[in-house]
Amino acid sequence: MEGASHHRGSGPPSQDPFRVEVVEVTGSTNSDLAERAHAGEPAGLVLRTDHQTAGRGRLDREWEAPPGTNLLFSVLLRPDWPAERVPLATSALAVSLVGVLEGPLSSLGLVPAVKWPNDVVLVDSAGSTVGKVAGILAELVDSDPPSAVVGMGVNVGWPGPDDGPPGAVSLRAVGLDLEVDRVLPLVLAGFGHWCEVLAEPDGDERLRAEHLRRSATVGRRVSVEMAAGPVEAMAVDVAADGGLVLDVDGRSVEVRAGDVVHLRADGAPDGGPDRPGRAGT
Ligand code: BT5
Repeated sequence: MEGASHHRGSGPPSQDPFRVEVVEVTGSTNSDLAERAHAGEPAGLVLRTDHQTAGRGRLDREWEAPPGTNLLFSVLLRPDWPAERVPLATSALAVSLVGVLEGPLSSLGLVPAVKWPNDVVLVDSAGSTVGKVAGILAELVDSDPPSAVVGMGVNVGWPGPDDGPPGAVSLRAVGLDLEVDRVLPLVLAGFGHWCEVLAEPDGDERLRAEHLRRSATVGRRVSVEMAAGPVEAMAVDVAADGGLVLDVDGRSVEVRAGDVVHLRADGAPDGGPDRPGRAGT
């Protein structure tokens, strides 16, 4: 990716590979950066907004956040990593946010963790999912040269305890008051680091180790939507390409995309409706 190649080619390793632009309102920061990529924008542009009128999740789902409440941003990359590593930008951004939130949340008895493939969730001391605090949308852009846009929404101030989509939680709702402007540079510092790591020969394995350490999914029983319908399995590993490795009745199966539901010991969804608090996604 550009951050890393930029370091190798034209700047010292400590140079900030990112330049942040802020707009008050837009449709979707991911869509904006895809357009900018087509128009020849160099890599490293970060677009943050106070409000998206058409914020997107995967598969054209909606990403919600009232104006001025949450951190919403996207990063334009032109990866020069091996092609199979490009999807790892999602893990890299997820572990970066986890690294930022870990310290402040520990005094509240909560742990941030990566829910495969693209969420950051908060987990309580009993190991139950409190809710989804952030989501990541990584998209390849068919520009010349090819680029990738990685966007993240972090629930800093919204939702409160009684609103928002099912399974969502905000930092403020669990008692952590952070400012959007303070969170972004910290996340970008971590992300820049992981982008440099991904340019190294063993970068995918190093990120895998960090993802595993931060995973809310590995070690859990999960339900995964497969072509043939939902399958229950143990999540046993994260592969170096970012896929989730499942033990399906003794067979090792890797899934590279999709949604997983974490299951409790009784087979119910973790954070489901019968659990006090909000339902997990
Ligand atoms: C995601 O998709 O989680 C990716 C979200 C990426 C959002 C960022 S914001 C900046 C950039 N610009 C964009 O347009 N997008 C990116 P997915 O795993 O498909 O989850 C989407 C689902 O999460 C929705 O269908 C809702 O159920 C739920 N959801 C919506 N808003 C939420 C929120 N604020 N917090 C938690 N869950 C939410």
